[in-house]
Amino acid sequence: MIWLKDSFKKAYVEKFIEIQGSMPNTGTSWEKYRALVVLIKEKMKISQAAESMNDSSPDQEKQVYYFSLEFLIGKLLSYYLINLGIKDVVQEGLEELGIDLEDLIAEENDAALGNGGLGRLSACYLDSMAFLGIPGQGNGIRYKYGLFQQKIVNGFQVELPDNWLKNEYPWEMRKSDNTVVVKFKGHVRTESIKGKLTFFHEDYEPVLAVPYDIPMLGYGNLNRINNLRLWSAEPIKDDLDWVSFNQGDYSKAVAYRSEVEAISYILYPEDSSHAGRELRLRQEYFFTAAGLSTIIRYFKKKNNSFSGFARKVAIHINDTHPALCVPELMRIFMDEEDLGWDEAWNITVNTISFTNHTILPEALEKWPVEIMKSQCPRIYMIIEEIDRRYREEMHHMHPEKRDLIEHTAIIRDGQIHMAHLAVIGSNSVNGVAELHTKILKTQVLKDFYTIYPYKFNNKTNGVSHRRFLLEANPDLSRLISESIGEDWIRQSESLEKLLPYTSDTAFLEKLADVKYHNKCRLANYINDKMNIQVDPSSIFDIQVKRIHAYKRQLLNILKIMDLYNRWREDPSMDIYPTTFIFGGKVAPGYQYAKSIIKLITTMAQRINTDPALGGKMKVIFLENFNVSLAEMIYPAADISEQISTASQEASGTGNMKFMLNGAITLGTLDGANVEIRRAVGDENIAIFGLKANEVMNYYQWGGYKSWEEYQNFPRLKRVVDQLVDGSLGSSNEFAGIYESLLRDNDQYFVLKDFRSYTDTWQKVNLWYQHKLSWASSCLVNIGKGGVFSSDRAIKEYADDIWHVPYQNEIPGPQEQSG
Ligand code: TH1
Repeated sequence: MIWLKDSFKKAYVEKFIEIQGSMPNTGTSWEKYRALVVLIKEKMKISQAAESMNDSSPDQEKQVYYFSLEFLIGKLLSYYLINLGIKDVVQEGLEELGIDLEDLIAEENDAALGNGGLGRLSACYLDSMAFLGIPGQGNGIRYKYGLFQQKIVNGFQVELPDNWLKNEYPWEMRKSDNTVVVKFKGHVRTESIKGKLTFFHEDYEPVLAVPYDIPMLGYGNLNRINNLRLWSAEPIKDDLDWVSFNQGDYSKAVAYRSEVEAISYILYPEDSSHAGRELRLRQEYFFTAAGLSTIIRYFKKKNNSFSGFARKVAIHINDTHPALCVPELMRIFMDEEDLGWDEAWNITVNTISFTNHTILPEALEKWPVEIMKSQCPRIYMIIEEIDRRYREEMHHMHPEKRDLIEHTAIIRDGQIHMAHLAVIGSNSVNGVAELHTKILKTQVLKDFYTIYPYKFNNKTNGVSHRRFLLEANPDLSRLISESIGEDWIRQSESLEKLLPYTSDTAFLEKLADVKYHNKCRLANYINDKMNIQVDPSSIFDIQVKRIHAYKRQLLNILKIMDLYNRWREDPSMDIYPTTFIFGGKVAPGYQYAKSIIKLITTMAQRINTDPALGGKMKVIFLENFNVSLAEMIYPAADISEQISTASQEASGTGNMKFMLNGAITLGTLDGANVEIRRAVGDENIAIFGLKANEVMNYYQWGGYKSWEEYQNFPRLKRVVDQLVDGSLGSSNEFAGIYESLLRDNDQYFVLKDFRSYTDTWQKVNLWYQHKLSWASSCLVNIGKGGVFSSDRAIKEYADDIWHVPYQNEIPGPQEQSG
């Protein structure tokens, strides 16, 4: 889009006056920020319904609907200015008005409607769909409170509510006209009408689902503005039946209101675990039913029969959280649209595809039959029928395989297995990295793989390289574009053109300078926030992600304790100064992981104030890791810690973001690390530890004795003992960690991998001292990072699963007319 500076300035001032009734220089930063967003929205004409804008033809193009309980979109303003190709014009124009664009950008709240990798993945995928010109809409919940904000107080995590809607969120547009009613509880009355069983959902609790739309704007592609539709739950105001039913019952009315509002009140802060709360199920049904009703309404505007539904609509479910799409779509087809079971089932299965994101048993969703029955009685009936037919069909096909049927059934022992519902009710099941998909096929879902081998496929995750490289690392982006041109922005694989520079000393020095500069930026931030000085020429060794036992932040901190012991004993030890940086949130109820934060902050306090170390090491726990902070951290990293227990991290996506910014991965052969290693080659990554099959064998057959590891390695024994021998203070704070390692036999093989981890770390530390060799490997990581762009991932989804076309060559922002 073209916008000349003067016309921008004029438009901006006019817009500001229109909204505030005064000149911009009298306004607050927030008012200036809002005026800019409003202006951009109008300029883009994105206040129109995205659907009408994108689709004027009578013949509907196929739509992809991405259903997810989490969209971790972060800030939009700065990113959209880049995508529109107007960041410089706007920045200069504002400057001439005496306004600093950075101040306005700082006003925007991070939209933190997700926990971590899964939520950020859905945001990256919407980004790439918009860029690739795929009509792809997000469907989720407009949580009033997003992921809690983290404070560190006395070394402990404290959670504060994330009141991100406090002011107003100027990107969203409330679409009251598209409000729908979602029905909970009540009873189902069955009646035979003209020989056909008909179902009436009666005395239900009505919940209004009100949509708020956020435009999804891809780089340089203004012909396609997609939509993220987030639903807010509101009590019904004028439903006669319902109001009169409860008339006079004041407390019931109050209870009703708060029960309804609770649905979209807050994001569940558990990552990779399933608490099984009734409210969570209500969230799941709420946004599933609301989203599907929009899809059906839109489809019916353009079509007069459902026979072509699966050719015009693809519904993707992000993990099992939206798996109620299966029975809800069946319900709509049968109860509202009068289709028979078989036809409804065919369309449903052909429309829905499913991504699994984890093999952790505690994350697999199971709902007690009783809860499902009382919250969603009609949906429960349909699930029961799907289960009955599935068992019958299996019995018919494999009469001898009773076990197989039991293992794969949807309802078993009074519980509904959501992953089974999702697999049976969809046409595609994918894992998120090659290793993860293989584990699904051979272990976790192996029975299903024998039944439906054709459904299984891999889609290795990807990240938005435009957000995490182009936006997050402007200096590196400039260096890249100066060397190989700008193609890489639209074609991430073009980053490979950097590879010839791996032997270009001048280039490598520039690369090192950029890194240094980014480290200074982070060092300044640390100084400002924490009043701790870190040396930007030390190695920045970084682990940022959710804190979770399987991700093994514990292994990292034990390594640091060991190094500290050794450095104190031998101050002349030849190890390059290092700053160890951690960041990440813990689910509020996850005590074990909370004690790991406390261990990190305790060691940080100790090490950072120990004069004997002469500043050779520092430990930083960065508070409140979120998308914005992430964008400052990845560009500043030398070492990317990706050290999960092999087999447990389905993919990881931080690993890709670090790589694209030229950090070297220190990791296990887990998740996408396996593919990163293949891409960069053994000499450009540092791999250690147990392999996935070794871990799985231990889990299956036993044979691991953590005690022996502890006994046989004095350095390890020492750090483990330090957890409880009073060296870290008199309280018993870390006894739980100690017990988990020894009494509970170290479920995540921290002790087992300790030796290879510390050895490998030390090699990496030495390697860093060979500046050119290091920089050259960093460059290989950037050059090979292109395949981990979400553009690549989305093209694979489009080709193999959704069967939708996309634009491969898209003109850049400057080349388009506005
Ligand atoms: C994560 C996986 O742990 C991670 O390995 C993967 O890269 C990411 O998803 C994206 O695919 C998961 N997050 C959640 C969150 C919930 C439940 C399951 C998972 S798996 C709430």
